[in-house]
Amino acid sequence: MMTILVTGFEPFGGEAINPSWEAVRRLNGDVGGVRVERLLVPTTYADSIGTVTEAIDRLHPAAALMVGQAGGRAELSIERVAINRDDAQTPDNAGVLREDTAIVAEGPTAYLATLPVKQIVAGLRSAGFPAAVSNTAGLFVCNHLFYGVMNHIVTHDLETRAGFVHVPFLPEQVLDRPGTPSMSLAMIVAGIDSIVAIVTSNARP
Ligand code: PCA
Repeated sequence: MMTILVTGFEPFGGEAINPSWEAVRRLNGDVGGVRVERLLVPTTYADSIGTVTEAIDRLHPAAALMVGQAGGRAELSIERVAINRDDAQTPDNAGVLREDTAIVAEGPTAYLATLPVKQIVAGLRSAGFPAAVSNTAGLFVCNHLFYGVMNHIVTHDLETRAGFVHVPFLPEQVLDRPGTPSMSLAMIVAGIDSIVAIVTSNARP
């Protein structure tokens, strides 16, 4: 049976919930010969990468799909690239601020996702989900995790393909933020299920 690892983040920045984990924990499990392993990731620079790379080394998934919240975005954002830099004004959940810091000293400037980004966006749109390619995952913990996981896969020569999707706020998170886009939890869950289906139908057995 093919395994896909899907990760979501803990709430951060004063929010009570994080739509990424709310959606990931509700995914359809183990359908059609695919085992979906869900993992909650701390929103910290120190522990996010190790949490996911430990799971990759233990589960040997065909694919790792990391999911995070991108408040203010309107669509499911399929990230194309992870950049070797931390630089954010928001502290992580350990209170750590990072400014213009390399994630991996001497690491390459960037890694491209190894999931089929354009195909995922096309598949989502044809299934009725607002989706777009994004060319930046920001420079906070999401990009940090994405870069660290890609670096682990490349430096250990693993077969796992990996990518990142940012999801919008849930409607209840924008009640006091007029004009800010949101997406229902049901749509985010179904969208991620759809990405899992696209990715696993393409992955090597
Ligand atoms: N979003 C943040 C970190 C955790 C999350 O869900 C980000 O975009 O970096």
